[in-house]
Amino acid sequence: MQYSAGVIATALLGLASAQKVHVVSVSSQTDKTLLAFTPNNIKADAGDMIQFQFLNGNHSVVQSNFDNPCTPIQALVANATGMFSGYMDVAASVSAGNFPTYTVEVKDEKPLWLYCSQGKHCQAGMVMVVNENTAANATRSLDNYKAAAANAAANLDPSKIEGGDASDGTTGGTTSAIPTASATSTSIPIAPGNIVTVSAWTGLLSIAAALALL
Ligand SMILES: *[C@@H]1O[C@H](CO)[C@@H](O)[C@H](O)[C@H]1NC(C)=O
Ligand SMILES: *[C@@H]1O[C@H](CO)[C@@H](O)[C@H](O)[C@H]1NC(C)=O
Ligand SMILES: *[C@@H]1O[C@H](CO)[C@@H](O)[C@H](O)[C@H]1NC(C)=O
Ligand SMILES: [Cu+2]
Repeated sequence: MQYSAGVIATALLGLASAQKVHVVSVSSQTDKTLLAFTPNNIKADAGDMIQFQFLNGNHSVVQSNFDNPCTPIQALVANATGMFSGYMDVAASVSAGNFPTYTVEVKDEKPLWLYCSQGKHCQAGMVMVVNENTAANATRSLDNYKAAAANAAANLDPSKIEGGDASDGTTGGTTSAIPTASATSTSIPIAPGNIVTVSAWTGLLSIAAALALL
């Protein structure tokens, strides 16, 4: 679309301090059977944002710890408030021209262990890590987390939607949607693994919208 560059320029105007946004795809636009976060192993600095883009199906993002995959950290750590996106049913949003997204700010560089609480998706390997640190402890790898998840007896979710503001890594979870030009347009989400730089939450929404129009 010819006005995309203008939209991006507008989105970039007036940006003060840069903030990185790591984009993670949940499932896939072309394969609704894909039970995966892509990429599933990312490095993020404190202050970076992670935006989960729900592209198909009905999935969630939930925070656990390494030792207890498929269990919300709320159930493990007293008074903890962990990440939980809620269930994002993509079909309903797509018919309205949107992809649901869930964006969190990384608070520090400690590992964040995440899974999908739908059905047995966690056991099926729908898990990921932010800031894996096998140098600190070689056991705590994504491969080992995934292997433990496969053997988890249950896949649990927190009972209510919350953004994390506990001591375990994230803050400011929120739910939003990427507007697209129209319900019939071919919208292209920001490619997974891409890192875009924006200044603030409003800038994030603007640039996400701009890139969706490219
Ligand atoms: C999405 O999944 C959740 C959890 O299984 C379920 O409660 C909800 O009804 C599902 N949403 C739709 C629209 O099917
Ligand atoms: C958890 O919250 C309760 C009630 O606010 C408080 O009494 C308790 O000390 C807290 N526990 C921890 C470990 O912070
Ligand atoms: C490394 O991680 C494993 C799994 O969480 C844990 O059992 C072990 O105690 C840790 N080792 C050290 C030295 O902390
Ligand atoms: Cu899932």
